[in-house]
Parts: sequence; structure tokens; C-alpha cells
Amino acid sequence: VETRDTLRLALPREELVLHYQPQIELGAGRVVGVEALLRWNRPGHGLVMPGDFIPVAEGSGLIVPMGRWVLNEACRQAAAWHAGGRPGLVVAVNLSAVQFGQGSLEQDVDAALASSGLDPACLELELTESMLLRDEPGILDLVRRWRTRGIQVSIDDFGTGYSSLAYLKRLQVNKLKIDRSFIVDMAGNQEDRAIVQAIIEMARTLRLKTIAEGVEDATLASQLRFMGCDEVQGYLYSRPLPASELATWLRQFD
Ligand code: G
Ligand code: G
Ligand code: MN
Ligand code: NA
Repeated sequence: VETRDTLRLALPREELVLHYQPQIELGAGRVVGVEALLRWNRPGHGLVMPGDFIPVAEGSGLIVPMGRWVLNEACRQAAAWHAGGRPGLVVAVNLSAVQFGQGSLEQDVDAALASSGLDPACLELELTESMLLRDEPGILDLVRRWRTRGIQVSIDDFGTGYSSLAYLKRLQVNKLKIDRSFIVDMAGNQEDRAIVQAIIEMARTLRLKTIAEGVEDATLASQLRFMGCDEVQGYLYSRPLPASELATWLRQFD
């Protein structure tokens, strides 16, 4: 209850911040996107991580206005980076199942694009398998409308749920984000390596891109490249950073 009450004030008090983690295309070795990750700068507690407040926000419905803020802020920031000499940089935003259930998500996405002027092709929306399998009414149609507008859609934590090939084909997403749990153990675990290879092959068959999450060392990155994975994200390159630090990181990476 205490967290819920103070979380309610986080938005009007402007205590929410986005950090951004770069996503690197393995072929060209360049930064193609960033994932926006929410933090709460809670007075007296320091920077609170999403695992400690997103569930509270979901339970209270606060995730709807918070998610709206995230969409606006991420699109605004991406448009600013474009104007500042990073055209085409994609920003990926995590969505919660609760946002789908509560009606205004489609309008929220439209409004964030309209007010920022961001090219819809530079916005990526991250869904989870569990979200899709709950079969929220209309989710397939909504994803199709987003795709028709050129908005990118990816499946986060891929491999931890049960999406079938047939479902993925119908859904028409752009990209699978291979869950960190498979990536972490790949080096020492034959089974995890086989799972990652299978996901990459499956994605290729369906003409989807793949990104590996949680890449922490260079050997793993080159192995993933050899296996045909398109992109990587992880501490090897950078932790999620505040916008200003990311800008510095980007200049140094080039
Ligand atoms: O860095 P990390 O602890 O940031 O993020 C943990 C998890 O929190 C992410 O995997 C993601 O699922 C969730 N998360 C981060 N930012 C957001 C956000 O803006 N909205 C939602 N719904 N989830 C987020
Ligand atoms: O949305 P999602 O669960 O995919 O968000 C990514 C999460 O993974 C965030 O909590 C982020 O801080 C974390 N993360 C990103 N890169 C790495 C990494 O290389 N290692 C570990 N352990 N965690 C990472
Ligand atoms: Mn994510
Ligand atoms: Na993930």
C-alpha cells in the first residue's frame, strides 16, 4: 500500500526516468536501436528497478498512465536523437498486458507518434508471449494495424512461452528477442545452444529478425553471429544508460 501511494505521485512529481540500452547489429557492427527501460527515482530510495514497482503499477492500473508517459518520452527522445544526427535509430518500448486490457493503448501509441513526429518505423513495441497467449480480444488485429502503419513489433523473452509457428506466422511480428536465460548458459550448455540455434532457424523461415538479450562477453557475440543471429544487446556493449550518457556512449562507439 505504501509503495502504491507513493507510486501514484511518481508521475506528477516527475520521478520516472527512462534508461536506454543499445542494440547492435552483428553484421555491420553498428547500433541500430535502443531499448527504453523504466526506472523510478524514488526519494529516499534511490533508483528503483522495474521489477520492484511495475507489478504494483499493474495491480493498481497505474501502468496505463505510466505506460503512456513511457511511450511519449521514448518517442520524444528518439526524435531528438534523429534530429541530432542519428537518423533511423529505433526505440523499443516494453508493453504490459494490462495496457492491452484497458482500452487506450492504440490511441496512446498514435498520440506519442503524432506529438513527437517520430517516423513510425522507428518505434518498436515489445510484447511477451504470455500476453499474446492470453488472447486479449483484438490483439491480433491491433498488431496487424500497427504493422500496416509501419510500427515494428517484437516478442520479448522469446522461448519462455509456448507460441507455435502457426501463431507466429499469423501474428506478423518483426523480431524475436531470445530470452536471456538461454543466452547466459549457451557457452557451457549444449541444450541451450541447440535451443538458440532452433529459434534462429525458425525465425529465418518466417523471415523474422532475432536479437539475443543479455550478451556479456565477446566470445558469445561472435558465436551468435556465426549462428546467424541478427542483433545483440547486453552488458558487453553497455548497461542501460540515461539519455545523456547514451549519447556520449554512441559517439565513442562509432
Ligand atoms: O533493466 P531491467 O531491470 O530494466 O528491466 C526489467 C524488466 O522490467 C524488463 O524486462 C521489462 O519487462 C520490464 N520493464 C522495463 N521497462 C518497462 C516499461 O517501460 N514498461 C513495462 N511494462 N515494463 C518494463
Ligand atoms: O524487457 P526485458 O526483460 O528484456 O529487459 C531487459 C532486462 O535485462 C533489463 O532488466 C536489463 O537491465 C537486463 N539486462 C540487459 N543486458 C543484460 C546483461 O548483459 N546481463 C544481465 N544479467 N542482464 C541484462
Ligand atoms: Mn524488453
Ligand atoms: Na526480455
